[in-house]
Amino acid sequence: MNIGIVCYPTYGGSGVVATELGKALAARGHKIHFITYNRPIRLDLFSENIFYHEVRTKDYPLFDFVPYESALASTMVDVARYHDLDLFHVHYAVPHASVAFLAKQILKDYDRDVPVVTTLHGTDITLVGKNNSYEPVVSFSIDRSDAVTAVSEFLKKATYDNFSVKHDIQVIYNFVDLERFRRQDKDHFRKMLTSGGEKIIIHTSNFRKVKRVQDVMRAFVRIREQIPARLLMVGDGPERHGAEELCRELGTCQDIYFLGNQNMVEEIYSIGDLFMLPSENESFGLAALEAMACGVPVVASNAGGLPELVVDGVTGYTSAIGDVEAMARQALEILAPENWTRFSEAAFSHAQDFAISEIVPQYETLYQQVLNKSFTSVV
Ligand code: GMT
Repeated sequence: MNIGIVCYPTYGGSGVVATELGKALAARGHKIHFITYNRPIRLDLFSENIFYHEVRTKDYPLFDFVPYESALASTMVDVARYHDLDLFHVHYAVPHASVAFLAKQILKDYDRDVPVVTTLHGTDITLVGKNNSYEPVVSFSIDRSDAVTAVSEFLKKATYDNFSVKHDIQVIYNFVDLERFRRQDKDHFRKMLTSGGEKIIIHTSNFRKVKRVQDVMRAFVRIREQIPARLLMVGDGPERHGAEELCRELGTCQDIYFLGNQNMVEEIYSIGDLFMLPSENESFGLAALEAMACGVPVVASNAGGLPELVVDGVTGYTSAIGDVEAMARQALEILAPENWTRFSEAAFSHAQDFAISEIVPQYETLYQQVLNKSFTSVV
């Protein structure tokens, strides 16, 4: 198939999933055309089956806001026409689903019917999309998509709860490349960051408010009172400055490393003893899955779809949002020498259920159904 993938190319789970999906589909022989305003960060390989089309926006003194949607729709139309696309797969509802609807209508003028698959990732539904400024457009574009997927059962339900959407939504979980995300021998790296037997705790995110990065640090302080430990804060975003201030306030800066955005996160996970994700809202938690694939147990909040990934008491623990006492207690239990291997092995084993080989064929089947027009749609 010739597939046009539209996503946000920045650090963020939806862009990562879209890019990894494109790479996996290319490896299975499909031709993948990424249509984005920057090269996606995980697009780090050369493949004869992968093409990148940059959406170029033009600034103009009259515009207070650059018309990204128009530039994207025009690029989608061009790519579909000149590269003979079979379908578009757009990630993140706002504005990609509505732009895809527009592109599809324009293409009809060229006698082309290019179906649209929309994947909902999370904040496009739970935070951004349900805002009054977007809701009618989001509901309309989801319903007009030829197929819709959500990355967890939680997100599917949240979509029906928050929008007047009637379209059938198929849950297709996030997935992980197990060849890349596996525990590697990176002991030299551990030695650089520790002076002896300190446990290494990791948090990775885009440091948005929804990630509650300060909870990670408050739980860490409690853990640190009981056992020697270091905290690696990976990523960057609006809450980073406040987090750095908090570590000064808490007097723990010597044990907390802010590593910023990193491309080779699997190397960091390879030295991890515990991953923490205390989010306010999390439709799936891709970063936690990637850590689990590297044998790192997870302590998370029970928000959103996290309980669909983290098996409480088996691959880690989940607890109420903001309950840093419970998170610290659970972390200490997992990190106890007599428990850690059991949790680590369970985390690794559960991650296998989300392997590319398990999940990517679900998208291929869906594409085929859409192309055969054998899907169930209310529209
Ligand atoms: O988590 C983020 O802030 C990024 C966000 C996005 O929309 O790019 O990630 C969302 O999509 C990921 C891939 O499907 C999920 O694994 C994340 O859980 C989800 N984030 C939230 O729901 C907050």
